[in-house]
Amino acid sequence: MLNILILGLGQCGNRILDAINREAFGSGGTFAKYYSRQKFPASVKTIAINTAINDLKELDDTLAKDRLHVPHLHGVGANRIIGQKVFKENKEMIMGEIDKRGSFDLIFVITSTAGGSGSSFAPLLAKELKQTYNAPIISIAVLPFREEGSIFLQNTAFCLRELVEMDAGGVLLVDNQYLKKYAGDIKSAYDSINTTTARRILFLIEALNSEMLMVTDLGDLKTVMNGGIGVGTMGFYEASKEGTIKSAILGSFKPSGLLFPANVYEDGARAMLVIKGNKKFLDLDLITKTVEELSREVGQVFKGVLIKKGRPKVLSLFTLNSVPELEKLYAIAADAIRFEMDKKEQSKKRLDDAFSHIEDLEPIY
Ligand SMILES: Nc1nc2c(ncn2[C@@H]2O[C@H](COP(=O)(O)OP(=O)(O)OP(=O)(O)O)[C@@H](O)[C@H]2O)c(=O)[nH]1
Ligand SMILES: [Mg+2]
Repeated sequence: MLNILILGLGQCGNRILDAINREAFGSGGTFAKYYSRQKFPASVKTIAINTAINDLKELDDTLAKDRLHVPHLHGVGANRIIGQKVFKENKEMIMGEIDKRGSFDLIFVITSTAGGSGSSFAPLLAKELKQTYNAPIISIAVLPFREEGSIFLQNTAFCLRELVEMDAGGVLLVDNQYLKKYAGDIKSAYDSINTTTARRILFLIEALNSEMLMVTDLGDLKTVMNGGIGVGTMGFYEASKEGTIKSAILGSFKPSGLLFPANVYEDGARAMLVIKGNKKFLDLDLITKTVEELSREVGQVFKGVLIKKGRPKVLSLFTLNSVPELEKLYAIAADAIRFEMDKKEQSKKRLDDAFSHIEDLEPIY
């Protein structure tokens, strides 16, 4: 049995973690948490960490013992410098709480890159976890809507760089901007992004912890996450009644199935495919052939086949050699930083000009 730790940091990370806990309570309805136990597909421990107590109180399906408040006002107001300071001051307490949960084979750290608390805690926490546990630490990093403002863009640029440079186990991207087209208002966009992300993480965990017909495992996952620049994403597809297993596999790379826009054929470095479903739908020869075809484009593709009820579902996870969408984001972030700097300088100059009117004067009473 694999021992897995999932940490959700800041409001966004907390909410995705809450969606993971909700899925683990199953379909028992709103009150399931009061009478049933969570069913995870492995030994899973979850902790929601936040500076804002209100964000933690808002969670529905995360047990009280799995909510960790790191006191600092009502959050750090998107300020990563303050966030880093608060983390350092509370490092021992946070690591102590994690230590109480045992030891781990795999750790997920989920955060928005854009806010203050999660985005500043995540790289520092990944560093601590890397030193303490002999386990890959996969960051699930949620990118902001691009129109959310210049501070969120700046935070994203610096947070992502730190996560990648930490080299703790790779970064999987989830892009709010890219995914919002699949939902109406912002609340339903958040809900659907959170649930989708939660289900994919649980799907991956289930595969890693199961007996498989064709086997892929934690070692393969580490190899995939080490590929390319160590940044990637996840795709998913559920086969239709008529579709072949080949179309389901290819469907998992289609833009509509991805959590972040990427052209896997051009930019894919390594991939892992997990195929789950009723045996009668799983043509192993066709699966092998399809994966071989894909391997010609993407360097290395690992595959796992899991026999379960229902029509085939395919999870694809891959790392990338280049990420054009991120390059664009960094260009926008740099513009935003320069614009802020210029504006600040100008305002300061105008204020200095105003002060200069009274330069040689003293107040008279
Ligand atoms: N997908 C998704 N994104 C969210 C959710 N809540 C907030 N975000 C995004 O997260 C970013 C803001 O980060 P938060 O997680 O709220 O910030 P925080 O880590 O709590 O930091 P502070 O509040 O500044 O202390 C924005 O880009 C939001 O769009 C959510 O439930 N789901
Ligand atoms: Mg917050």
